[in-house]
Amino acid sequence: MGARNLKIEHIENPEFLKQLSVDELGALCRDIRTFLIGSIAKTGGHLSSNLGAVELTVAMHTVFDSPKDQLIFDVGHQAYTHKILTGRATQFPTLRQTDGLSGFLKRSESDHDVFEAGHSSTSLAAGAGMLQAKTVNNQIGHVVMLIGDGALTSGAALEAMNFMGHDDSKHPIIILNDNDMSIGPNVGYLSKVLSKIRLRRGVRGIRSKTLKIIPRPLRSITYSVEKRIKGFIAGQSYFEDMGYDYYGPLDGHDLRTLLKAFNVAKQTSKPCIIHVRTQKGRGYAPSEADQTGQWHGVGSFEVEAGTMPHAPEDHQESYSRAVTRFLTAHAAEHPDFFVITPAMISGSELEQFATSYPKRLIDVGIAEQTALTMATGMALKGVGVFVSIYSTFLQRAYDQVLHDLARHNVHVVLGIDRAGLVGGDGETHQGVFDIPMLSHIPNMTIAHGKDIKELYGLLRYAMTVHRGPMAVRYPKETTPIYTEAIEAVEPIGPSWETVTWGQSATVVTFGSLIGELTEVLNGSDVRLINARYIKPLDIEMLKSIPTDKPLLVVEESQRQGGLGQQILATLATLNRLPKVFDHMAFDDVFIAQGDRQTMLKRHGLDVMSIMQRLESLRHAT
Ligand SMILES: Cc1ncc(C[n+]2csc(CCOP(=O)(O)OP(=O)(O)O)c2C)c(N)n1
Repeated sequence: MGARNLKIEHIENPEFLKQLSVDELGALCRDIRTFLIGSIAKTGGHLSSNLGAVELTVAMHTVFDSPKDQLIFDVGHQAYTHKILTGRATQFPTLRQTDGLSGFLKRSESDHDVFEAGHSSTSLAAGAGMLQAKTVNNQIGHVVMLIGDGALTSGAALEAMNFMGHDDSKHPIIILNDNDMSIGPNVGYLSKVLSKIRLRRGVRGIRSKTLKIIPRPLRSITYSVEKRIKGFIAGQSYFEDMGYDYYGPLDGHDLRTLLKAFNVAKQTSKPCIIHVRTQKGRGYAPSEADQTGQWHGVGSFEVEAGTMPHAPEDHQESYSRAVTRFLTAHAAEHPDFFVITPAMISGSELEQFATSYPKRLIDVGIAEQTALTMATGMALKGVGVFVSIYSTFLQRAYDQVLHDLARHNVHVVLGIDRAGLVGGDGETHQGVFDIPMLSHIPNMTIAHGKDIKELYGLLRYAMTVHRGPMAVRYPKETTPIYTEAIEAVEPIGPSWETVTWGQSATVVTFGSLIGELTEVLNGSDVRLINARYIKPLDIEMLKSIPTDKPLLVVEESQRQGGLGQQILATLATLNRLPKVFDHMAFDDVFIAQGDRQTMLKRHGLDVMSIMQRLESLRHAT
């Protein structure tokens, strides 16, 4: 072990860092890296971002006094070193598991976790809020915001940067962690600006040469012109023009440099940005070499071999990949068809489409709002568009779905990935709010298939028959690979399907629960209805449900505003309310991390709980 024979597991809080020499801090960083690689290899987690931020985090905790100084981590996916330094190393074997250590910051875990996230680009606005609070609360020290170059591309971050830059009386300290990557390569003009800034040293050379050949009296004028040129060449003026003192670009793995820069920032009083260059995945060869984001978030892996054995079994693939195969086949027949992704090529497994149609895959960066409004603009001009987006990140673009997409009533297909429970990412990432969010928006159609064939049928309908915005949901699960011709799949229009027939009760649900319930309801005298269209409801099918027998609606979604409440309201309007009705769903709650089956059980949505509820309803009639 490195620093003063300190074991990582024995760290209780970051106080001890202030006693260590730079060499000892360096040894500690090496130990932390080894710990992270060994630990994440067992549990999975955000490997690359954490390996890149070790020195940065150690330096932050050495110079600043957390928790009085507010250390805010954007997304929070890179905060594992912060967790170690604040006494949580022993909990790493439970990382991202049911009731275990969160993969993000959690105020309930530590006083040092001053702001929680999971969605990106909130750190600057949160910091702006704390700086405002500081004007009336002297318990708040420095406000330090660590944000990645990917997260900085989001409007949410840029708005807050714009806001804070105008106010010299406050002292935001922004640390820009620039590794030239979002999950995959970063995109957009800002990433070019950062590349230009990295050339700054070369630009200094240009300045001294310029000065030598210009007469002394003209030098100051030349200097101001040159500063503009330098700004243009280097992009440095981007931040200075926004009101910030700019320091950088600095080597984000060099502790001496980092400590010096953070100390300078601490002593200034103006808004400042410290721009550090880091290497994503540093210290582990496979993640260092990763250009696409495969090692950004990982399951368990073999450290020596650099392999990830959790790949889907033979003949199985993720729904994301299955959808990409559909999109690729569709693109072959439709030359005017585009796919938009907000920075999730690797998460949504769009690689096959990217390889086949690189010009027709548009990565807008972490910019969900732009993705939706841009799709609207394209569709208004007659172009076919599919927006691939996680359910949880669609939340960012509510107004764009409503005000742009739906109000213009344009034909855009939303592929809602990660619909339902998501596992280890937990509370901030659960895909359980999009149904309530979209259902009440006029012109929206929402569908969710029970299996891959049905999903393809719904997608075929959405792409080739439907006109207007349509959301097609699919889960974070695997499916048997569809081996027949995707091109030949028939469209499935708005309609429900009776899966098992029976008289004693009716169960309405959709998605994976259909398969799970079919097995137990077959031959049970219960009618199981597949509500593959969540909007519009199948009114004829609803009318056929007997009112004197129990009706149970089950959904892997929020109860409030969910399918069950819509069915109930519609049945009331039709004057066909059943005598016994129940609705099983997540009840006004944020759902913690944990594997899907455990969480379904905890919230009473596993097959056994559903069957028990059904039994008690049948006895009630
Ligand atoms: C609103 C939102 N969209 C997408 C994501 C998925 N996501 C998590 S981390 C990440 C990349 C962040 O890149 P950067 O800020 O540069 O940090 P790095 O991982 O490179 O350190 C993305 C796109 C998210 N968390 N939130």
